[in-house]
Amino acid sequence: MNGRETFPADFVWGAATSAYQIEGATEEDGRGESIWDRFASTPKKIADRSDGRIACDHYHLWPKDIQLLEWLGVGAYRFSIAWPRVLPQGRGTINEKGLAFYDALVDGLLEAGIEPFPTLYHWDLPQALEDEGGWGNRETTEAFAEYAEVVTRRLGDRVRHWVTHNEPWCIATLGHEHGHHAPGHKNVGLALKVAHHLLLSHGMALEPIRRNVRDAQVGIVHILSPAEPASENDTDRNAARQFDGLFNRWFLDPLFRGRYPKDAIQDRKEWGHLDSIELPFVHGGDLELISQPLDFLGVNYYSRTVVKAGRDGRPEGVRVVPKEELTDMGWEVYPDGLRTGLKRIHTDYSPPRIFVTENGAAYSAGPDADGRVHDPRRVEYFRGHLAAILQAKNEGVPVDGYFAWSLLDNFEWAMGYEKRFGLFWVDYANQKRLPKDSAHDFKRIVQSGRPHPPAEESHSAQEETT
Ligand code: IFM
Repeated sequence: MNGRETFPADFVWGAATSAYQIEGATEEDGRGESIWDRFASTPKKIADRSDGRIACDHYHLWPKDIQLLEWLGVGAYRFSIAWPRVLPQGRGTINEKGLAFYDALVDGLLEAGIEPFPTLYHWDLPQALEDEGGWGNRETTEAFAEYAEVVTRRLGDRVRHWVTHNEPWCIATLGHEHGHHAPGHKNVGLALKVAHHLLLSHGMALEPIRRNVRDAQVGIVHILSPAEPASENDTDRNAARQFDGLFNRWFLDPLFRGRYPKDAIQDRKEWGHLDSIELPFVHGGDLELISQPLDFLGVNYYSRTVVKAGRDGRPEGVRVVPKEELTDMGWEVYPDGLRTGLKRIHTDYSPPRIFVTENGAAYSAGPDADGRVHDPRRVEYFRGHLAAILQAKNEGVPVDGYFAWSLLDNFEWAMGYEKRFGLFWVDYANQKRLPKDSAHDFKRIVQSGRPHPPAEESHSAQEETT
């Protein structure tokens, strides 16, 4: 490798989770219903018919989970705040017990020397707001700003780094166009409106966050999937451009350039997603709010998308490696896409700092007879992607931190508990956490600052089970 082979000492190392995926206690201490509670209780929505009612019981076990972070040696923890725990109706009456939970979590993290990186919205909209039209209703943006005000007023004296939204593409597309995620709508016009309202609410939340947090560092998280043409044909190249427009530029252009991408608007009009190239949901001043300067961009990366032109002329993803090489999510392992994607973001949008806020792989490997979890493919996944990040850094991209997805096995949305992304294996029957080989390896990566850390010392799985 050219350049530096070790991450700098001030590189932020962390692990990530989200509220609905780990907390459980969905009916405790005054928490309101969220769209995911409602969606998961609807027949046939979740592959294993599970839900987030108990999940990893983090609501009760959080002190132990902080110990896991300490054991890993990370300096940061990315988690999300459950809006319906804090404002059960989405706005108005504050649930003190909900705020107290995050207060205690933040204090516990700081006592352990771990910097909190909360995300305000990781998909669990209060059902009460959905009943009024959800993210399709422009008024939800005001409710989000109110929620940001309440949370940062309480935690802003101790928490400096804030993320507004996690992956607006997933919220808009999976939840409102494909119907695979809550709230389960299948309406592309609605999805476009939702995408805009998410970005707008991000812009509206910046003012209260910055007012309540001294020296705030605020960002938003985009899920990045670089599009590569399946061949050098003009049609496939065009399909890759189209995919990039829908997936990446539809979100990054408004944030960094204050406009939606013209070519993608045109594509959507041709496909009947829009009646005209006017975007009726965009009001005067919206794009100025959306494109206010950010302190950082969070990038979640799992894989690239290789694209060909489908029969209907629309872009279509193609599998380019044998099935056995895919992760349990069916995703290709392609670390170089992270390097090129980061470089492209740096060149085209120049965010002042970038954090890789999620990266990881689902593999089902569980404990063997000796109580060890051998997950060599996840070990390689992390190493390969960290090497790609270091290369991007050496090529001038300001990547300042990395959060492994995920600290724990957890509720993988519509896939339920069958897909396991954790550094720690979770035995859902007794809530024991067990470090996988990848957790041991990640700990050594953090200690050494090297994507390929020095060889391991022997460890006893039993001693480390919590
Ligand atoms: O589990 C999710 C997470 O909630 C958002 N980003 C992708 C992860 C893996 O699918």
